[in-house]
Amino acid sequence: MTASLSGLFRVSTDIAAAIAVGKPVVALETTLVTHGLPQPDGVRVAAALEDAVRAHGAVPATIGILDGTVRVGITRAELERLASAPKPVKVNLGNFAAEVAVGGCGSTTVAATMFAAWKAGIRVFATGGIGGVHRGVTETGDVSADLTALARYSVAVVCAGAKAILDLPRTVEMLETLGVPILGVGTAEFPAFYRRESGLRVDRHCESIADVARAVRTHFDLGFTSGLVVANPVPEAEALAKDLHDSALGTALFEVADMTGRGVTPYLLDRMRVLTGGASVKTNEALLVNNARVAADLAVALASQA
Ligand code: PSU
Ligand code: MN
Repeated sequence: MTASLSGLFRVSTDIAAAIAVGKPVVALETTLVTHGLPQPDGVRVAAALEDAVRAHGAVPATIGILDGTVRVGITRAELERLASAPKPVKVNLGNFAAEVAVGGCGSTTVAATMFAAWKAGIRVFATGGIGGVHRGVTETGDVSADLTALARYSVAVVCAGAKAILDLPRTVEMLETLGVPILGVGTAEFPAFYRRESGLRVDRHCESIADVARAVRTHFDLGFTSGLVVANPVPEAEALAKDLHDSALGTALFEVADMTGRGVTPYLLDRMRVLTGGASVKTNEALLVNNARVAADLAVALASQA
């Protein structure tokens, strides 16, 4: 059922066939499934994202690592296996090869998914919110490898901005330093994940998906090797209410003050869930599905320009 890229990669046949003839394909990640959402919501949302991509005319490619093989396209049963592991491994760029080498299983972050998508020839990827510069960076030095991957791999990442748990001004500044364009989908403002507004600017306010597609196409045609951030704000009706958002975030950030490492982001997202009485999970799901739709529309627009 799968075609091989090399011994280490397996691309599902439907995805490989679509890539080969230039049909629209959208990559999806698995860390949000295993670490960003509680179960069984994670697995259910992953299926909803694949459905949203298909409904908008593109082929979904959910990416993860199974038994030491990088899988571009995993089945529902395999996804359930990943999510039900007692302690699923969160794979970014640093632990990627070692996890594959030992024949392990792991869910891929934005950084690791960008790498795998780029290797497979997929140019559009949908997630919830990218990682970035953490608050307290001057003490912890914690900067997500998602930014490193955005600087390295030529993939357009559709997201609702960067997670609000981060230092958003420093994250936007770092994207500028790295030369990663930020394209706003119908907005001039960099979105803040659970909410639409951050007070920060994007590089380009795009009025339509066709506008976004032209900018993405031109970025690649000019020979830039970096990725792009396609910043798509959560629909207003689904955003977290400001008071609830600000008070929950304040408490969660206070609790995490001494933490560092890969566990920080999942911990903060889970505390937001508890402190908002589950509302943050509803918002997270809504923005994810919204991003999957826009990513599919973008992949379709790019394929029709080719
Ligand atoms: N988007 C979501 N939920 C998530 C993530 C993104 O809606 O959980 C994940 C992505 O996989 C991203 C990771 O790469 O959070 C960031 O983790 P860190 O800050 O440790 O790099
Ligand atoms: Mn980190």
